[in-house]
Amino acid sequence: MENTEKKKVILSGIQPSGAFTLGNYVGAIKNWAKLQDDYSCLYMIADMHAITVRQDPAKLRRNTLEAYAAIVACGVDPENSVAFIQSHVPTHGMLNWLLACNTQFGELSRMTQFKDKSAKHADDVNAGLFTYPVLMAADILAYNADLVPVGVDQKQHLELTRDIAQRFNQRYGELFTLPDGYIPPQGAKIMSLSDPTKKMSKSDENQNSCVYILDDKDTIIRKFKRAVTDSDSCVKYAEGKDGINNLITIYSVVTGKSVEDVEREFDGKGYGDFKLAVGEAVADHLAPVREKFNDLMKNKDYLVSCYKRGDETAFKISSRIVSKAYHKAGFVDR
Ligand code: AQP
Repeated sequence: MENTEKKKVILSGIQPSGAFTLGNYVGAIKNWAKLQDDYSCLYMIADMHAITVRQDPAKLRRNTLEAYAAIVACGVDPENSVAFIQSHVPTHGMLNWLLACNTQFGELSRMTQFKDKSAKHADDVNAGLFTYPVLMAADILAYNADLVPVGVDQKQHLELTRDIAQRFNQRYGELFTLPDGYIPPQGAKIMSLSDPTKKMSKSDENQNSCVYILDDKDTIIRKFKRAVTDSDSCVKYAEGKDGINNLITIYSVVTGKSVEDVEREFDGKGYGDFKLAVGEAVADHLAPVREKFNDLMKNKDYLVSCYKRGDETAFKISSRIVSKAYHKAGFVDR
């Protein structure tokens, strides 16, 4: 019998603020491919979010296309999901303004990511950085997404999205779905290789702190060899061993082995052997992604046709909801 139950809608985005890291892959993109069968998925390259931090325009354009190719190389199927570029879909900006007028200054002032990012980019504390969570709310509510995969750092923003949606519904009448966070079954936070107390971030200036998903095998192995660990020599997951814990997590994710199995496998072996094994496993795991990415970048027309289709579908879905929101708020219908 055909399953007529409506699939839940998932929306997720990634900023083209640099080449994707192993952290982006494990924490986000790797799961995107898996979700496609069970959910109605919308995946967006969030270029509008990326410019809350200063970007070089030519680089941003290149990174955006590469980001799109990278998510496809990691298994996002543009035929099966709506994969689009945020700035190509004007409804996000349209809804953003309406929601901004229904969000309090005090609410935005409490966002810890704003505090962190404004401290990090003290020379450019722009209004976009401050209102970023409103645009994120617009991204989600424009599609009435049921679920949003979020890391711990985005939980506060999702709460705010729910508050804004609820306020709008109360003020103007029911329209928006209150989205829930989605914790992927196989999500892990990957830490920097040079400072394992910090998360691995694509905008980190230290190239050795990150493994990029498009790094070649030798580079990956070299980076893991240099990974900061501790003075112990036993491959065991334990408090205070941030570096080794991170490497165990990585090895476990790419091989599918449990932490206990990894510990058993390296019982009696030193960090040197373990680091080499992690490097090799990661490089082997990412090799097909790199190959597919290179093929896709040779066929830009195909990529353009994919994102154009995604942009159009995203616009169609979100236009219906945003038009209703405009009407409810009192704007005269076009
Ligand atoms: N180290 C990480 N471990 C696990 N998941 C991670 N993500 C990012 N870093 C890790 C997940 O990747 C997705 C995309 O994030 P984003 O591009 O929107 O912004 P971000 O979280 O700020 O990612 P970066 O790499 O740290 O970018 P920059 O340096 O530009 O700020 C999210 O789902 C995130 O959880």
